Amino acid sequence: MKGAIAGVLAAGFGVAAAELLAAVTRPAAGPLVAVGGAVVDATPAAVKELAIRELGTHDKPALLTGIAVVVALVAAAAGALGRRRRWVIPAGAGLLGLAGVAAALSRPASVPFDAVPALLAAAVAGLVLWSLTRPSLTGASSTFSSAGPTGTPAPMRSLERRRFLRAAALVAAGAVAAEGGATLVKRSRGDAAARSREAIRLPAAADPAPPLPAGVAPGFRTANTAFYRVDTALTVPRIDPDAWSLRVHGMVGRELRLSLADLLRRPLIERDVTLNCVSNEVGGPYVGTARWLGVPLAPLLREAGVAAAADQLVARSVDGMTIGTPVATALDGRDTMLVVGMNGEPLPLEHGFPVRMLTPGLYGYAGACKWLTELELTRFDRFDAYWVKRGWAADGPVKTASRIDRPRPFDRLPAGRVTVAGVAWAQHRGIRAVEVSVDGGAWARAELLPVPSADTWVQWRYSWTATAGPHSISVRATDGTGAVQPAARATPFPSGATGRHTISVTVT
Ligand SMILES: Nc1nc2c(c(=O)[nH]1)N[C@H]1C(S)=C(S)[C@@H](COP(=O)(O)O)O[C@H]1N2
Ligand SMILES: [Mo]
Repeated sequence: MKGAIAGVLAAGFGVAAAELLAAVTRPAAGPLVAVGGAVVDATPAAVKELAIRELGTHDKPALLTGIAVVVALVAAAAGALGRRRRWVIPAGAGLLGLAGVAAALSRPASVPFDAVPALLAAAVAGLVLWSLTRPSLTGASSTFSSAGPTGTPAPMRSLERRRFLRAAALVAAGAVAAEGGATLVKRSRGDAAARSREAIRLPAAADPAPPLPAGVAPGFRTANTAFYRVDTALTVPRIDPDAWSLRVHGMVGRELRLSLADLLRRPLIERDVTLNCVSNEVGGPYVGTARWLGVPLAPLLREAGVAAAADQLVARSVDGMTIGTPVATALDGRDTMLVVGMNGEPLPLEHGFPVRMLTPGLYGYAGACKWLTELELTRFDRFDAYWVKRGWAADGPVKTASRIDRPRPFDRLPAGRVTVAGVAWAQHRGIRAVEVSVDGGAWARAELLPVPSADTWVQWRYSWTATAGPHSISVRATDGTGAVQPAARATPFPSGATGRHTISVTVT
């Protein structure tokens, strides 16, 4: 038992020391986050989907807790065995250290230094465990142990016990202090990023968004705090906007490097655009509309001079995410932009501060890289972006979809007039019609509320005369090309869900 406790304490101290070192030097190299990132990248897409769906934004704390539990179990075993078989201690520490180093160096944006915190963790944990399991503390001296615990005289056992408890308490206090220090450093870094974000004064758009047409219902725009968030980042990247730059390179005539100030000096456009995630299930929540302020991408790429043979624009984030967008789509005249503002504020940290991409009409994984730092012009036959490597479609046009928001599934409603309402989207193609069917009956046209452009969702409503009994309500949309939303159910993988949103209600 003493050995297992010593193992857990030693590992805790080692990891905390490494977390402190990483917090001060390179936050991305913190062993827990590095291992977590490696696990996320190695996780099959289907499991990742499941985790996002079942755990929502709790998927990340759950993952980190899981990793901590595994480390604690290995450390406990090394401690328990290491009292007698001393070689187990360096072996166990080495094993965890190697795993940490491998994880840290596997991160797409890693540098060689990232191995150091994991090495420190292993060295500290190994040494501390070695010393906590000394025979003079645990009584596992090889000379006497064959006599069993009762072989050691009682006064000596209580002396060992006191020494062990004192040493263990010291290690625990050290771990808490190091972890507390790491947390403080991280918090002050986060505060610094948040402060520099708040200090940014965004210029007014040279080409502002048209005012929302009269008749748009509340909820057309999604508040930043309510906007869905999907990313693989275990900790939100905290970027110093003064040190940030964007490099445009690859198959271009002239490489560009732009600071945030360079970007903000260019004429900005502002647009209402709906963004959604390819992993959204039919009727799901991963869709939102915001007023985005940004630098139009097309003129910038014209300055760089895109080679005719380049068909893929790869956006790379500071955390190594890569998102590939067809050049032909990005430059076909739509409002593809490098976003700096969201709903009248600088881009929130969670949504890609200081700069993200946005391509109206493409799912986020194919056109909306957050924490952007590089744009590389290349070819689809030369490079697969992060999700494409994992089997998702290489292009990512959004599929026509519609959702019932009111009433809620399984609501109980009084008979009479009921307003059925929701949203429908087919960004860049627009929505021509939305129809509702009750109990599988004839499709009836819903009323469409006005929209500022084809790049946003459309709010719709339908007045239903509800009669007593159980009912099902379905919705379908027709996009701007006249194509009706497919009825066939498809999973989000590999190119977006299809099928109709249907809810059940009871009218009393
Ligand atoms: N750096 C980075 N950018 C990213 C992602 C990511 O994991 N990392 N996820 C993409 C996906 S899958 C989507 S749907 C959108 C979500 O943007 P939001 O979190 O601002 O809603 O960001 C995209 N950009
Ligand atoms: Mo997504």
